[in-house]
Amino acid sequence: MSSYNVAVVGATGAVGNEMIKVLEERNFPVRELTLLASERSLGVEIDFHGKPVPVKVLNEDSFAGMQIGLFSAGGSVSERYAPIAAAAGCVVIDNTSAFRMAPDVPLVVPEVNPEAIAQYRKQGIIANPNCSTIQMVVALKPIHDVARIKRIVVSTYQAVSGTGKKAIKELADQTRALMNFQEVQVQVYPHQIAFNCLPQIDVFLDNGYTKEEMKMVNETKKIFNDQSVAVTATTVRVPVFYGHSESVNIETEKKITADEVRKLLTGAPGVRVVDNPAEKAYPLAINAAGQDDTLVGRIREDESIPNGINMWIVADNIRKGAALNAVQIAEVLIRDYL
Ligand code: NAP
Ligand code: 3JN
Repeated sequence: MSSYNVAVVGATGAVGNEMIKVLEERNFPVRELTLLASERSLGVEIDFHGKPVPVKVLNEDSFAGMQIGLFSAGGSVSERYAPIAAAAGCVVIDNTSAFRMAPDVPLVVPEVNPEAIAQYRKQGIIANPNCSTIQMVVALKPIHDVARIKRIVVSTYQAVSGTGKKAIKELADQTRALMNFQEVQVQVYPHQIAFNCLPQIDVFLDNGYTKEEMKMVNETKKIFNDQSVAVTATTVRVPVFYGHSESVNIETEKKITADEVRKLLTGAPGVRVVDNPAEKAYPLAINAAGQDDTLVGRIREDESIPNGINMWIVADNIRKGAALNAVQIAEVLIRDYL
């Protein structure tokens, strides 16, 4: 079997760290692993298959001899370095929003639209969707295929790990401070996150929605390759460390019952149905954390309309929402294209 030189850009971050873990766990055929971050990480080493790998400072020459680049160091880093990497023959799998809506860049969730990967040759870049979009489309695609989804109304309950290492620390620090009757420091979020819910993720846009909400709207249409699906989203940050939860309401063209949805999703790729109200069994963020599957439960008919379904969708935002999805894309890439 061939093996590949892989670069992880943003290796010291929450997503980058998980990428290294997922590459190792899935035994991805890595010939040489290059870990890249900013000057702040000079001197840091991260273990890969039991051996310490030094983190190097990202620069324009970082991609010589690389075949695959997994990027998660923010949009501006991707905007600058992804084209440089692609020009050096390194296929970029980008976790930022920098190229997601670019017409020549495929936006891929392997369980949903693996065929789109073929388009990577145009720019040498494949975009990984936003975490909230990924888990939603994994659960909805099987339903869309049989009943055609006309409209999606989603509200999210997003973990702080989606904002990176500093936000994980902020929730822990604020919780500790409040439990000890001390003042909280607010640095990462616009308001206290401990014991609170913030109906703002990313910046506000002119239409009154946040950027995170519009990512869900636009990315879902692109991944489904169906501009006719109506999507509206409210995205909320909650004091949870790992695992995004979503309340999702869909309206379908064809009637589908809750039982039919349960059957359809049982065995669907990347989905695990956890739906037994009698046993109080439903998806929980603390159970999704560290798991690969997207958990779906509370499946029931929306009795306010003829063809509606409600459900609760939960996944590990750093794993399926970012690192795992990117490595799964890389697996399809090496299997079918490289
Ligand atoms: P994080 O924990 O704050 O880590 C940021 C990483 O980027 C660190 O490795 C950091 O290196 C590196 N970095 C920052 N500026 C850099 C620069 N100028 N040059 C080189 N490296 C630089 O953040 P995270 O949660 O891992 O997220 C990183 C990015 O991934 C986000 O900005 C976002 O675009 C994307 N993301 C996507 C999803 C998704 O939905 N698919 C989810 C989360 C994040 P140092 O440690 O040296 O500072
Ligand atoms: O907040 C979350 O739960 C997910 C955050 C994702 C994120 C954070 C900072 C910048 C993104 C993203 O992937 O959409 C970006 C970005 O690249 O725009």
